[in-house]
Amino acid sequence: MQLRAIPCSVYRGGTSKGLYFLKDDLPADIATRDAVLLAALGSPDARQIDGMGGAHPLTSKIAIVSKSERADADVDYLFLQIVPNKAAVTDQQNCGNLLAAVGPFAIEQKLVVATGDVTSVRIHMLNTRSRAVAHIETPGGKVEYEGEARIDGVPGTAAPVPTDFLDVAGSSCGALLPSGNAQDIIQGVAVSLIDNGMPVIVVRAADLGQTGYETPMIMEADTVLKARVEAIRLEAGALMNLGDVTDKSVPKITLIAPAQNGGTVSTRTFIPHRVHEAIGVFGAVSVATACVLKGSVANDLLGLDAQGATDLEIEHPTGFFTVSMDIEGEGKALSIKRSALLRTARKLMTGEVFVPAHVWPE
Ligand code: NQM
Repeated sequence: MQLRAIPCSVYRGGTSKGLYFLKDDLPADIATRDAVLLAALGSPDARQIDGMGGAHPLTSKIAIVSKSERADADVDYLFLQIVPNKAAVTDQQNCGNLLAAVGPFAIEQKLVVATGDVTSVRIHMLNTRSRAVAHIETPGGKVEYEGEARIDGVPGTAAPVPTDFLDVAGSSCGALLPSGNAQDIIQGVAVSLIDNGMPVIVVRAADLGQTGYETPMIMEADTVLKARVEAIRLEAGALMNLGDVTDKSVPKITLIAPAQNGGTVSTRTFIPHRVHEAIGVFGAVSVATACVLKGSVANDLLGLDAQGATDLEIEHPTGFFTVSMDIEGEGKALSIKRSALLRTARKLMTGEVFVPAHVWPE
């Protein structure tokens, strides 16, 4: 078999891992591009044994980066989720974890020039047409990966990548509250449908017969729960302006319960068929937003009364996720002026990935 080499890097971004490409190194034709990416990761195959994928949605991810033509951004970032066991590539969701390595990748690939000890990279996120600013440590003009920042779900410590989000509310569904309500009833269950960077259905775990503290493995093995979650998700998709979501990776569904370890709330998140070992970045921002939204199922459970600058500690199966927000207004008039959080990233490999030449003939 003849193989074709494509320049590529592998990074851990937050609690996910993926292949990073410069846009110009991939086919311009979308169908050919997707065929190349499936071949690079080894999908469709649950084990992704013939490719670089890690046999889990969190390690079957792609970031495509290019110089931005916008005045308010340095680079454009397109995220693609590759489904391990299906020939499916979707741009329907964003990924705030892979986002953490976009700044380092852009600097290493010379799309952005490092300036001083910290370089702020303005990123236009194409999936949601919204912007983030990531602050990358660059002493002596080089990306620093080592540091003392620790995030739950990743062993050890690394250089911090604090990131601000500018305009993510309603970026996938058209509105922060896509149904227009703080609470809806779907399949007899009270839910809050919210999009502050990720479309998420928030539901009280107890309303689905769960404690909310089960391990991801136990929840994934519970076929009755999974069927119920999926039935709610399919109905919510239409209410969230996402159409038929049967084959889409959004909306996610987060089961909440009172915090167990001193945080704000405890979470278990279906993404949407596997249960996250932690929680996604925009997923956490959206759940945090539900927590402070008067009238939501989360606010009813927690009774929070938050205004102004607030840190919310979202508990997940492997620890905490801290979301900082600047909150104004209440209920349907709720406005999140700013949200920010901390991630870390690490360069793992730079080189070439090989795909069968017939997938992308020269
Ligand atoms: O919500 C998982 C992840 C994600 C996405 C998912 C993410 C986000 O942990 O911004 O980061 O929900 O599919 O990488």
